[in-house]
Amino acid sequence: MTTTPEQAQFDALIAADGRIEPRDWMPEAYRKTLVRQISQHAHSEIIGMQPEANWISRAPSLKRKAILMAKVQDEAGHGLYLYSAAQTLGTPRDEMTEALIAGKAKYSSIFNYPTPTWADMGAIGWLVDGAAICNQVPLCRASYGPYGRAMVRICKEESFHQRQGFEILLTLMQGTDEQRRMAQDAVDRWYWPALQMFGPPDDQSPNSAQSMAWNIKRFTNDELRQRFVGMLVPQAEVLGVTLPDPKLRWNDETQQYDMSEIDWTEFFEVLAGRGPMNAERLRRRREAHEDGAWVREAAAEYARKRAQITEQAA
Ligand code: BYC
Repeated sequence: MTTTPEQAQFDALIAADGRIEPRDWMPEAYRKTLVRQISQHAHSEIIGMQPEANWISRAPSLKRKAILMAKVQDEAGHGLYLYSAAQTLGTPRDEMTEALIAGKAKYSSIFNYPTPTWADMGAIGWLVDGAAICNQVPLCRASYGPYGRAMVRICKEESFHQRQGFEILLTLMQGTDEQRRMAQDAVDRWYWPALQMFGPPDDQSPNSAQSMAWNIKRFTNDELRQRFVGMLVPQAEVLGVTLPDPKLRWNDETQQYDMSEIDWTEFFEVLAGRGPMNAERLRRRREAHEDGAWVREAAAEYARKRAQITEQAA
C-alpha cells in the first residue's frame, strides 16, 4: 500500500513525539479512537458527580459540605473540558449526550457502586481520584493537543481531590472505633473496583497496542495498575487501613507487588450494565437532562436574539 503525503506527515509527527492539532490531517481510526476515549472520559466525569452529590446535603460540617460541593463542581468542569476536546474532532456534543442517556455509551465502571456512608467520600477521593491521577498524568502527554492540554488542568484538580479524600479517611482513622470501622469498610468496598478502573488485563485489552503506537496511551493497563498499588501501600500504612488483598506482597525478584487475581467477571458484568447502580445512574442522568431542557431552550433563544440584533446593527 502506498503512503499518502498526509499519512507520511502524520507518521513523522507521531514518531517525533509531536502533537496533532485539530487543523491537522489524521487517520480516521485515530480520530475515532480519540472520540471514543475522550467522550467516555467526559461521561465518566459527569456520571461521577452522582455518587458524591449524594452526600452534599449530609456532609458532617459546613466546611466538609463546601469542599465536597467544590469537588463535584470541578468534575462538571472536567466533563466540559473533555466534551470540548472531543468536539474539536468533529463530533457534536448533542450526539455524545444522546449516546450517554440512551445507554449506548460507556463510562467508567467505578461509578456504578453505591455510597452508603460518609467514609465513601474519603475512599472515593483517596482510591478513585488516586487511580484517576495515576492513569491520567501520562495522558497529559497524549499526542492529541486539545486532549493533553485538558488533562493538565484536570490532573491539577484531581491531586486536590485525592488529598481531600485521604484527609477524610485520616480524620476517621484518628476517631472512634466505629469511625475506624467505617473507614476500613469503605476501603474494603472501593479497593477492587478502583483497580478495575485501569481497564482489562493487557492480554484482554483490544485498544492498548494501537493507542500506544499513536502515543495516546503511554503505559499499558497492567503497568499503571501496578504503579498505583505501589503508591497505595505506604499511604495505607500512614492511614492505618488494611488493603483487602491477603496476597499483596513485595516481590524482590520482579521488583513489584504480587497480588490476588482481580474478579474480571464482576468488571465485565458492570460494563454490560449489570452493576449495582448502573440503572440508577442512567435514570438520574436522563432526568437531569430532561429537567435542564428549559435552560438549553433559553440559551438557544438568547443566542438567536443576539444574532438578530447584531444582524440588524450591521
Ligand atoms: N470502565 O482496550 P481497553 C475519573 C472499556 S473519570 C468502563 O483497555 P482503552 C473521575 C474500554 O473503553 C475515570 N469501561 O480500552 C471522575 C473498551 O471498550 P470500547 C475515567 C472500560 O481505551 C469523577 C474496553 O473496555 N477515566 O477519574 O485502551 C470523579 C476494552 O478496554 C473500563 C478515563 O476515562 C472501565 N474501567 O483503555 C472522580 C481515562 N476500562 O471503548 C474521578 C481515559 C476499559 O472498545 N481513558 N473499558 O467499547 C483511558 O485511559 C482508557 O480509555 C482506559 C481503557 C484505560 C480506561
